[in-house]
Amino acid sequence: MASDGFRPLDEKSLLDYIRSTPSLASKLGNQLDDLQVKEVGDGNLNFVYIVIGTAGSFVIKQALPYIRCIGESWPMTKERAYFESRALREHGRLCPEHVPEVYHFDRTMSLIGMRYLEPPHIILRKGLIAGTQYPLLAQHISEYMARSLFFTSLLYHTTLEHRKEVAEFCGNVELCRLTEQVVFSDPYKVSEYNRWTSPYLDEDAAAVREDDDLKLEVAQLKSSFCERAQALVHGDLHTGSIMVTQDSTQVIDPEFGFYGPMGFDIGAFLGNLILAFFAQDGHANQENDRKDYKDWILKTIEETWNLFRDKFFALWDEHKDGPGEAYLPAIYDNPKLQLLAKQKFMTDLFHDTLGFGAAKMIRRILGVAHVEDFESISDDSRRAKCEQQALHFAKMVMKERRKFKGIEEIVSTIREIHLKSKGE
Ligand code: ADP
Ligand code: SR1
Ligand code: MG
Repeated sequence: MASDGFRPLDEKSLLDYIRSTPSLASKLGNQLDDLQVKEVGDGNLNFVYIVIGTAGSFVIKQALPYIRCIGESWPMTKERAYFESRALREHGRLCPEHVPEVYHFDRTMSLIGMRYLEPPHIILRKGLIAGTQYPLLAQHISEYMARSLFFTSLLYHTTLEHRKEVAEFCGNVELCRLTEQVVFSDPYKVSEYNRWTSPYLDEDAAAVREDDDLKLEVAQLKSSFCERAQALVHGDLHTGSIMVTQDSTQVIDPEFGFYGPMGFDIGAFLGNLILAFFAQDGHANQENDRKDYKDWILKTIEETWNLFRDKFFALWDEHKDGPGEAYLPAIYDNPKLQLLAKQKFMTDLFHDTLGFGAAKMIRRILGVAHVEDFESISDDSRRAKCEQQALHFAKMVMKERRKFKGIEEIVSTIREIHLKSKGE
């Protein structure tokens, strides 16, 4: 045991931990004799155990003081578990239907006990690779994003409450610095951690390092990420942080949670759907050309943004006389001005979303942490063709994002780039 009382657990020692922790034991109906424990962590950072008994189940997630996918050579604070538990509880309070309940948190052990999202729940990214449609995904994720972002912003908070919350989450500085490095810096310079599908993308990676316009844009996005405490964002809302079935959508893993720009979450989700779209040709085969599936992804992108906008505006209308201090009714005192304020807010958020979404796409092709959507395409040259289309789209959108007026234009641009690359 370390001097701070921390012990890394394994499948065996976790059993003793459960036996001595009443809040966990009671979740198993105190039937502790025949427990099945399995480590299933396939994420980049932590260890995750599924615990199943005869009278209950849960998941245990423990943070060790380094980044799991790199190893002990990249130390990382285990306090990330504290911020994950805080964000899970806060977002769970605001949107209980789409966030697993936290049963237990142990700060000394950097350990969270939460609801086990039982099969058929799977990680959305895996469903997208398999070509499975989720008809309620856009409805559910837009609800989660609208509620978690609206209620933690100044549209609902007083400035007093907001500053208190911002101060608390400023403590998650190490995780924010990791994002600053691997999303906003490394892909634009030579870094020991960067990798890409070589030699096919060698010139593309060099072109990004020499693209002054792109560098000016990513600097603005990085400033906004570091400076803009707009709402309590999830901070890592890619398709690997969402578990789904045909009728359930659950957001897990908010250990990067902090007060940041709303567009960082929306962009992460939409950018990862766009990566999934461009990866589809790498998964197509004679039985399934994935054409219908690509259309479904594009429809989901469009619906997610439009539903998010409508739900966010509905919350704004509902709480216009609430505690929020961003637009005081005494100043924004006529319908014309209120409409203009809303339109300006949403246009800015749309452009932020596009910029952050593009940055998230670029880092997954040229940076340290890649996505299974592309990595599972075993043929290098086939994978490279998919990645090149995604990279071309992301670079263009990051530079031109202010010209786009609506999500429909984004979807048509994705289609154009895709058709062009196929010579159609
Ligand atoms: P990391 O922080 O390392 O990225 P994640 O929170 O993404 O870890 O979890 C890693 C994996 O563990 C997920 O991909 C999922 O398969 C599984 N997992 C995590 N939380 C749950 C849960 N509440 N229920 C079921 N499986 C879970
Ligand atoms: C070393 S970077 C690891 C990445 O995995 C997490 O899911 C975050 O996206 C982080 O950037
Ligand atoms: Mg994860």
